[in-house]
Amino acid sequence: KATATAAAAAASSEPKPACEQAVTHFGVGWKPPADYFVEHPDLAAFFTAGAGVDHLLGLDGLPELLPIIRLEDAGMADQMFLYCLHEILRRLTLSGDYERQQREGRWVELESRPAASLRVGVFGLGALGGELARRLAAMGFSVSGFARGPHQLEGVNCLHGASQWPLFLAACDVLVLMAPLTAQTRGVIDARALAALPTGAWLINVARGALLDEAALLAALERGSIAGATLDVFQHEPLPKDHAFWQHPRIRLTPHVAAQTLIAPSARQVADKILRLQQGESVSGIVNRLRGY
Ligand code: OXD
Repeated sequence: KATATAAAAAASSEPKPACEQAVTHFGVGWKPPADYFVEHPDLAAFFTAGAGVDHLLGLDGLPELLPIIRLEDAGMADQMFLYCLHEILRRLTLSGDYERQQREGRWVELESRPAASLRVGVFGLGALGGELARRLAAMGFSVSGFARGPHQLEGVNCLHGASQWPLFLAACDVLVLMAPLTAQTRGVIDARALAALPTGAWLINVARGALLDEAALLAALERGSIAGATLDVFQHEPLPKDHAFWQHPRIRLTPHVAAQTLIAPSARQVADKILRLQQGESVSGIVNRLRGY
């Protein structure tokens, strides 16, 4: 009976055979091959399996109007927060100094500091940077943030605009880079920006290697104007074997793992957005190509 009813229903609505039905194609991926968009010219949207999109925007054949939709948080904000918090706490608790003292067999008590005494600056206040800034402020750190446009985040001194950039840098005992790589941010942490940081500042880069002038960082470390850096991203990845960063005593590095894509929440987010798009609804996370993120 069930089969008969189903057959009748099918006959009455006269659906087209599956091979004639219009199929909508969506692309999902991280670093597609260079000719991916040439080979797939008929996508309705492309979902990136990460937060950054700089590597996609220059690809051949990328249709001008194809919506590129990035992952928003999907478990990355929490990982980023924990990674940065770990490095910030090392600064606050003077772990590096105590490790050095242990190696030298020296018993010296250093003065302990409250969280509020450490000024943390977050450059980039999007889904990941905004969350980091807000959570650090809630923990009692003195937090400022810098972004392209105005932001409001509880407990965070949010700055923007060229005139506030030097003021922002001058108040960063720890500077965390969380901004996307765009034409405006490429190389923005250069010799001048590093010189604007307070003496003894620490740099954390979890965004993109090309935000930072690597030679300028080495020079600033050499001069002792900044204390050190934690780097998760590099101009060339994997970091070349002979790169000076590997053995540098003032650099801590990890292989681009500060926030990894978590399959389950990412897949849920993409599936949910596909359903919304198919129902003609709007979705968030669409990249603004002019802005570059
Ligand atoms: C990202 C990354 O952009 O992992 O998500 O770098």
